[in-house]
Amino acid sequence: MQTMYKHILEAKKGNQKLLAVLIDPDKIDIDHIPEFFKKVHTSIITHVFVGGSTDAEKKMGIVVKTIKQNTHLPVLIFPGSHEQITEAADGILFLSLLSGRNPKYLIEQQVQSVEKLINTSLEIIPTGYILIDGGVETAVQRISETKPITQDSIETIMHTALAGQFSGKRLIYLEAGSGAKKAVNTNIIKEVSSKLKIPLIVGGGIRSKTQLNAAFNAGADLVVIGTAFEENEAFLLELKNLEC
Ligand code: 1GP
Repeated sequence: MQTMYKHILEAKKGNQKLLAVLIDPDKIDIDHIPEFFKKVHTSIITHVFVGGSTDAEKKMGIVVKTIKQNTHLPVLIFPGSHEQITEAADGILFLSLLSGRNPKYLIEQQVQSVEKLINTSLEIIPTGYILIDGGVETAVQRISETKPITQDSIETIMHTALAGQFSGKRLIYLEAGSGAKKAVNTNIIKEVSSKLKIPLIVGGGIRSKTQLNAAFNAGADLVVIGTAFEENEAFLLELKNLEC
């Protein structure tokens, strides 16, 4: 049963905005997870994404397990590679890097995931992932050996998102990259969300409530924030509502 996806669709229909905290297993201290989630629970966060371009210390399984022990929020894997897949989560964003032309991230990683996913209870959500230039070279760019689409190529971004929808993706994720200097421009979000029928995720470089509101008002259905919470947990405490 597609429960998490159904909830995202219903939220979109009801214009209820969703916010995910992104946890990078390479960066979080496992002992700090309980305290971190106390703050998460005071905020408007609705989802937990876990993943990163690398999982150098192979901590994904234990990080997800510990998060699950400390929250009732839905936990989705946002994997940089098939090696990060763990049954401890509730679901997986099954990503294809549609902005790139590297077969490894369009289909090879996906094929390698099947052995783990064939008998899984994880909810699998096909997601078209579109990397957009965030003003710095990001880990996704380095690892995937693909170039992001420039922010002024709005038509290319919109066509890429719609090609994803036409191919059967259930979500489109516009990604400026973790720690981006420039978040995805609101003109891009407006253009893509006005044409797209499926829910739109936006992430990368969002560090303030003003930017968060701007992304939502432009048409993002779900926003992802990682770095801003890693660097300043007090930001979580500011997010008790969406008023600026
Ligand atoms: C990265 O979109 C996410 O994959 C979040 O980016 O870390 O810049 O918030 P930040």
